[in-house]
Amino acid sequence: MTAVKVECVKGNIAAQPDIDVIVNAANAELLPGSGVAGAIHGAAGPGLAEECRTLAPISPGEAVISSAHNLPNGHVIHCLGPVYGVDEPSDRLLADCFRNALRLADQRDLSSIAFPAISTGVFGYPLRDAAAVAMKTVADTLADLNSVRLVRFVLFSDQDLSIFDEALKLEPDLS
Ligand code: AR6
Repeated sequence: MTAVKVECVKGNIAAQPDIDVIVNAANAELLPGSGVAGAIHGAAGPGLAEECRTLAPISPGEAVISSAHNLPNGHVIHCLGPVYGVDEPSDRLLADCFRNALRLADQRDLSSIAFPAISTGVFGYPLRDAAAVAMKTVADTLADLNSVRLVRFVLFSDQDLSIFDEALKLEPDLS
């Protein structure tokens, strides 16, 4: 197990040039959508949607990896989060997203990964609960990681950032 730094920042997930792999809050068909998916596909260009056609569809909790096309990163991991109150158990499916994405990044020997707050937009997952699931899953997965050294959460507002920062502080194994 390596020392892994976990941090929360305010910003745009599609503008994290120092990160090896960014995570998309995708739809099952991996099509350009609104929110995170819109920002990522918009910055990546049409080549990403073309590549994604060969990887879709995916199920809630699943993660698949593609190249990053015009984005400044090496790769994109696409996760389908649960629709809150519909895809059950939502907490386990959301945890699966974070765990599967971290393991996939590690299998590819990548050292840094950035996540958005998966499922907390169109899919309706309460932000505070999602933050707790995210931090607990990172803490539980640390022992499986060899190459990943930086996990960044990118939040869209000051309020979302402070909720994720609070959840981070509540996980004693994360720094
Ligand atoms: N960077 C960082 N965070 C963002 C950004 C951005 N550029 N844009 C939005 N957020 P969402 P979901 C925040 O709806 O709930 C899509 O249409 C946002 O404030 O992108 O998993 C897909 O195609 C929220 O907190 O993802 C799917 O159909 C969080 O990111 C569906 O929406 C997630 O919001 C996925 O819904």
